[in-house]
Amino acid sequence: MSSVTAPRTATGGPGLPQERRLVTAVPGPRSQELLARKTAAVPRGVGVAVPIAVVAAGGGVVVDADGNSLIDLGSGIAVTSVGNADPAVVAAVAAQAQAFTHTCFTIAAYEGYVEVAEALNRLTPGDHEKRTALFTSGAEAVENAVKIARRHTGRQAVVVFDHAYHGRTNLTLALTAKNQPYKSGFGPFAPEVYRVPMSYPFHDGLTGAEAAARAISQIEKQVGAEDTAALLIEPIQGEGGFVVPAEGFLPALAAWAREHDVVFIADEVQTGFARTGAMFASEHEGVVPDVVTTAKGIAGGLPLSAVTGRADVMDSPQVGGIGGTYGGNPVACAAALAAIDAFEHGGLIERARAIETIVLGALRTAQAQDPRIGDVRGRGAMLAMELVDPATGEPDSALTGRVVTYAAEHGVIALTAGTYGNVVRFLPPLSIDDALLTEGLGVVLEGLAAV
Ligand code: PLZ
Repeated sequence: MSSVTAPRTATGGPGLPQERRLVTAVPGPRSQELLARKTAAVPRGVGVAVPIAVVAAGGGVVVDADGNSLIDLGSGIAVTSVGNADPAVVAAVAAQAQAFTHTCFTIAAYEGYVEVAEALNRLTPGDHEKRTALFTSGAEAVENAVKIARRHTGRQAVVVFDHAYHGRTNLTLALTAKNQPYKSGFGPFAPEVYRVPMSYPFHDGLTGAEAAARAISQIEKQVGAEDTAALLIEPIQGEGGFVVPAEGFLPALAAWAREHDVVFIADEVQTGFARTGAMFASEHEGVVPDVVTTAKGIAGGLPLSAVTGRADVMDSPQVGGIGGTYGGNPVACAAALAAIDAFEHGGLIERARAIETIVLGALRTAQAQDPRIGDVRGRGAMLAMELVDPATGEPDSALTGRVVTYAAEHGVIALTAGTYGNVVRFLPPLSIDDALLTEGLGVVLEGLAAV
């Protein structure tokens, strides 16, 4: 049996040299060795997008077992917003792990859970009375938000949108739009889920009001307001392609939901915690959701998720109706408290806005010279370019794949997204420095020019 000979771990965090450094081809021999073991030990369904074996990460870089240092424009899908192995998170994790690692909150309570709940009740949009329940994954948060909305309204239907992504569990697969690779062969899916058109300005050319009227008409005709428990939407769609709805779309839907006592759930799993240049993306249009789901960035890389909402909605389920063995794990809560402190007091919202200026500027300059860049969009440090065939305007997923492969081979982690697989997305950690960010973007754009 072979093994990776490089150290399994190294000291990461912001102290790592902040540089792009390639000492072998990517993947190098040690990464290849691990990926070969992975192929033999892990089912192929668990894919790996960037073929490296990671040993350390921090600031704006990820270091592999061959000693390559890659610029991170993905943050492990919008998770390490405070930076990977952030020192405050690491210290909080170590201290909590030494005190106790688990009780199961529904068996014996502890302060960290309550503190995270208090922080989310304070930080999520709206100053009404709120409650927060903690879980482990984003999908679990979304599942529980739906359970709570159904219990509260006594209704069953859940309305979701084209291009939506809400997770991979059975209910959340029903809520997720895209068949390949997420849903194919995994049915039957949960019933009482209805999909309506999203506002997607680059594709539909509609104003927010027009797109909302289209969605609302479909809900009223096909689902019925009086049968609808919840309207569930990502304020900026993530996996679906970083789709920013036209202005006015979200407020119109929220107003309609309020009028009909439908629970408006904002899935902020990807957009939350400073990512979009606001603490939560709903804030950009002054939307106050009844319920907000969060995960990813919340705990600096530890698994934690939350459902935060109006006290009357959240208190609807019976005692014991909401729970889970690991939900609100004390180590994850300690990490979250350190991360939330950084989001609130570490200038990270401002940092996300500065990243927006740099990235949008570079992408728009490139777009002016390259008709394959059909659209450039996003907010804060959640930005994207949509690639098309200039002759037909059709999505070009093959080109998109070649661009991110080029980027990885040249030391930059960039991710794709989109229903049509033709979106390159930029989700850098907010701890990346300007020089590295600019260099990383330059490599991606160089890749676009080269392929
Ligand atoms: N809601 C808006 O973005 C997770 C999925 C990656 P979990 N997105 C990344 C993949 O290929 O599995 C996500 C999201 C939104 C819910 C989820 C689900 O969060 O923590 O992956 O369950």
